[in-house]
Order: sequence, then structure tokens, then C-alpha cells
Amino acid sequence: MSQVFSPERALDAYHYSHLPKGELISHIERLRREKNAVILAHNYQVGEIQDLADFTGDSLGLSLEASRTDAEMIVFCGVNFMAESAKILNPEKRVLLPHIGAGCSLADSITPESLDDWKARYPGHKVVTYINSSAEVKAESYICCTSANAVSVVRSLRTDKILFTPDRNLGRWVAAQVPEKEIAIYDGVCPTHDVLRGASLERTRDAYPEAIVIAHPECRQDVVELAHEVCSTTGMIAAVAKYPRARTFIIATEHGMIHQLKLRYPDKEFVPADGCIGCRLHCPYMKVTGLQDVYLALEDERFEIELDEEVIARARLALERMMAVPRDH
Ligand code: CIZ
Repeated sequence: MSQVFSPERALDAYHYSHLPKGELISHIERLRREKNAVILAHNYQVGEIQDLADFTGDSLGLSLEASRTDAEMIVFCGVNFMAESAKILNPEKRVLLPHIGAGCSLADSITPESLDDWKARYPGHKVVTYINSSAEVKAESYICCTSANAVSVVRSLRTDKILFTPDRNLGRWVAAQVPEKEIAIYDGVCPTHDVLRGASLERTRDAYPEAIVIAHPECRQDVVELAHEVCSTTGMIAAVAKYPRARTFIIATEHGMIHQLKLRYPDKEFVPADGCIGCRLHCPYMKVTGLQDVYLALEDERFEIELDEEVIARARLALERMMAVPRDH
């Protein structure tokens, strides 16, 4: 990223966070027009950021929106690896991540060096890397996947020997769908999903016995086994439509998703799987970005994603191989 963190502007962020919301939004609207910017927001962002965005979705969907837009500047409200993916697919565009602290524990659990160690342990295995990874790790991988296409990506490979990185819950779930392949699985997790236990979901289900349970494949096995549907955040939007008679849905993923589901299905009830809005299924990194950060990103044109050209070229190959494979759902 080109700009270093400046304590003065941190104070500005604090100052602007106290402006009336309507005033901040009108500053953002003006700057968005003046600078020909598009605002993208992940399904896990806070509600007011999702409401402000030109597009909401998962990281791949948003990166594809970034490719389609004529805007000169992309403000990516999500976490670092997502903004990097948008940059890899759109190297000629300026991509801004509004909050410099928007990282990802799962992406941080793997480095090019640790990936090298795993490759040495599993010679001859093709590396399939989840999109929640740095550009450098993608560049060292054969192909990427998202939670919306992981099964199809693994099936599409001619080889039977796969090294799946970095999420062990997603890897285990994919391995169960594709038992014919030998899949070695790296040891990372998303702490927000991994914290949820089957026992906690069972308690929520006891309170809503008629509810349909939809879980993200980053959840542990005891959670996924209790779910009617296991899918990505985009898949969750489609999954609700499969149950027109159901009124209540228990959602096992980061709770920002519930905002998006309520917007799409105002007549349905969505309950977080831990039974407690924002208690545990809450990614601290997804929640750091506020309206004041979007305003300052546009005003100061910060924090711009900058990547090495060679890394972009190699990571892009892994992403493009993935994009040639149709989504699972
Ligand atoms: O690909 C994404 O955006 C992630 C990390 C999750 C999902 O299911 O949308």
C-alpha cells in the first residue's frame, strides 16, 4: 500500500466518525461523483456500508464488478486480500482499501515460505488456494478457488493429488464431496467461523425447530453436518429462495450476511447460528471500516493497493484458471 498510516489522519477518522451520518454520506456521494469512483462492499461489511455501496457481493463477484466498471477508482470495502484480488484482475485501475487495518487471520496463516514447506511435504500435488490468501501466496499456487466454486475447481483438475490451502474446514468439506481424490489440507482456519460449535447451533435450532439451517463451508464439521444447505455467501442468497414456505433461517456465517439477507427477503426471519447478534460470529476485520474511512479514502485517495508486477501476473494466472471453472452454486 502506498500511504503509510498517519496518526493525524487517524484522528481525522475519529473526528469524522462523530459527524451526522447524513452529512458524511453526502460528502461521500459528492466525492464519488467528482472522482468517478465505484464503491464495492462485501456481504460481511456493516449494514451502512452495504447500503452505501454500488455493488455488494462476495470477493470474486466484486472483483468481476471491478472488471466491468468504467470507474477510474475502486473503493473496496472488505479486507485486504479482496482488494488485492480486485487489483490483480484490474491492474490498470486504482484500488483503495479504506481501512489499513482490514486484514484477515486466515490469509495471514499462510506465507509463500510456509506454502513451500507444505509443497515439499506433498511433492507432485497441485496447489489449490482459497481466495482468502495474499497475492504472493496466490502467485505460488496452481489455481485459486472461492467457497462458491471450490468443489468444481478440485473436480476440474486432471490430477488426483491436491494440496488444498489454507482453510482446513473448507478443505475437509471439499474432500468429503470429492472422495475420489487424495487431498492434503493445510492447517489454517477463519477464527470467526471456527469458533462456532455444533452444540451452540443445536441450542439455536432448539429455539427455532422449524428453521432451515444454512452454513458456510468455513464452519467446522459438526456445524456443517447440521445444515440443510452449505454454501458461499452468494449461494446463501439463492439457497433461501429454495424454501418458499420456510419463514425462519439460521445463518452460520459472519453476521453481516444477515443484513444482506434481510434486504433481499424482508418477509423472512434470519437468526445468527450462535443465537446472539454480533456476539461471536463477528469478524473484527470486516467491521473496522466505517463511513468516515470511506470518506477519507475518497478524499485522500488512500490506502492504494500496490503489488509487484510479476506477482500480479502469476497470481492472475491462478485466478484466471479458477474463473474458467463454473461455480458450484
Ligand atoms: O469469497 C468470499 O467473499 C468469501 C471469503 C466468502 C464468501 O462465501 O463470500
